[in-house]
Amino acid sequence: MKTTVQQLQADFIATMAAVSDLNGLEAIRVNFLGKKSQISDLLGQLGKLSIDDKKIWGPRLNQLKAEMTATLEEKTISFEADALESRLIEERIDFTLPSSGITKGSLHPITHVTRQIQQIFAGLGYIVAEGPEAETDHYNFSALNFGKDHPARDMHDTFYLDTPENRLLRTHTSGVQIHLMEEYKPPIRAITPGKVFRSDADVSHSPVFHQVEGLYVDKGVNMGHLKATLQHFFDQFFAKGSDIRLRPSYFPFTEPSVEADVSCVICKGKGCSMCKGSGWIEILGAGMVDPNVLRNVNIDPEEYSGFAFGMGVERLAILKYGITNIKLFYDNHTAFLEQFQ
Ligand code: 2U9
Repeated sequence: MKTTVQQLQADFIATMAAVSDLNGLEAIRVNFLGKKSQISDLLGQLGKLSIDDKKIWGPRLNQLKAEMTATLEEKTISFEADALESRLIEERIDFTLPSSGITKGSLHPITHVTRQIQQIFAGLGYIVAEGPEAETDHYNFSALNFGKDHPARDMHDTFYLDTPENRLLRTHTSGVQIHLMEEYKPPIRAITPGKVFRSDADVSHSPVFHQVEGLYVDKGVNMGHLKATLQHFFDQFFAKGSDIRLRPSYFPFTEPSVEADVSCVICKGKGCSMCKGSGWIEILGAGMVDPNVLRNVNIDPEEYSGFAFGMGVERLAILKYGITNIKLFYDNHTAFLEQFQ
């Protein structure tokens, strides 16, 4: 028994001297202290010894077991501390290193163009007004001189909503100006940016698009004021010196009505694929506010007159940035959006 115990103690000391990691320690624990270990075997054999031998080897074996357990625990704590220290060194973050750079977001081209338009008209004293996207038939059509069976209602491809007041998704922002004229007395100078909705979709049409409309109502407002205002807008928005022409048109809410073209921003009037060889590009619709519309909001058309205009923001952005497909505005691909930093 004496040699066996001495040999076991020597083996343990030698094995412990060679161990280098926590896995090794676990293997030693199983080997020297587990159920099938030599010490368990020796403790199991105590019963076969004489009383005197039991008195000697019982405490001796238990002491050896306690020593081995304590040594293993001590080494485990030391290896765990070493492992933590190495991890801290390995994962150390050097806060003094330069950063990898901050990726900045950018305004969506529609927001960018809308803000440019707002800024140009703010310079002429126009306020910005907003209104509901779900409108009543009155504000979207009737108050704007669309009679009940007016064929122009069909041109607007309206989305009707199943709501108590039979609301619809506004097909233009003109209703906002009706609300405005009901609330304020002239002079009124306002632009109304916002989303509009029409049941129409192809490469150049989206069922949701953005408009900016404008309205100026005062005493003595005439077509000359309208043309000068549009010329100023085009000079600011496109290159200075762009020609503008007005062609007769028809809208229920303006009389007379015009469509405004600008000399092609690409070929400067020579003729190209953008302007389909004509040298002109259609930008917006406009006209003198129909007297019936003024009457509908209790403004006397004998005393006041006004002009109004409307433009599609996507169309302006397409012309300004040479964008080929309206879908690009809504896909939210960062490679496209990043170009407008
Ligand atoms: C009131 C009275 C008149 C707004 C106007 C247009 C002409 C026009 C189109 C441009 C491209 C719509 O986005 S588009 O399809 N708009 O041609 N809009 S005059 O006239 C008004 C507005 C409000 C009270």
